[in-house]
Amino acid sequence: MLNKIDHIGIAVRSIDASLPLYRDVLGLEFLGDEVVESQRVRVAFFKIGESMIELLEPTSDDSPVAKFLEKNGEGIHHLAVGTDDIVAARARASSGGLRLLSDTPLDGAHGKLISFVHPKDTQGVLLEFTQRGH
Ligand code: CMX
Repeated sequence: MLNKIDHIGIAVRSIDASLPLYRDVLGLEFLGDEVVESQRVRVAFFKIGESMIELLEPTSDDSPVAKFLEKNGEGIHHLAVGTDDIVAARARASSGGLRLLSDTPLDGAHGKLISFVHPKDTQGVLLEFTQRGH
């Protein structure tokens, strides 16, 4: 049901300031950037093998990433695992006692469906389920 590490999310204050590190210094392929309205973030993706690194920059002060940056500074924000059935992944997590952070899957970057699990239920790791859109 969970079939790959889709991406690792890294909170940054500025994507423009961080882009040269990932693209030019580390030499990763830049896949583009977009604003994800549902999460109040701008994101940029870099390909690394079968997975990606996602940089997250808040677009408003009430973005979850703004709060994260204020508390922790820049750094790893979440782990996203791919699934071919996000409804089933949510149901399994929920029946295992994990708190889902939305009542339904939400629209994420790249037209994907996304859902988050509360980090306090997963040993301090904010876990994201992500499913390619149809
Ligand atoms: N990883 C690990 N722990 C985290 C965390 C994260 N990314 N974000 C918050 N926490 C911890 C906090 O440190 C805090 O712990 P303590 O109680 O020990 O201090 C606790 O969770 C509560 O955090 P908070 O700062 O008080 O914030 P809220 O309770 O208001 O919100 C959360 C926390 C996880 C519910 C909220 O950030 C959320 O809904 N996140 C999911 C959505 C999201 O992060 N979207 C951005 C990514 C979008 C994308 O990839 O497209």
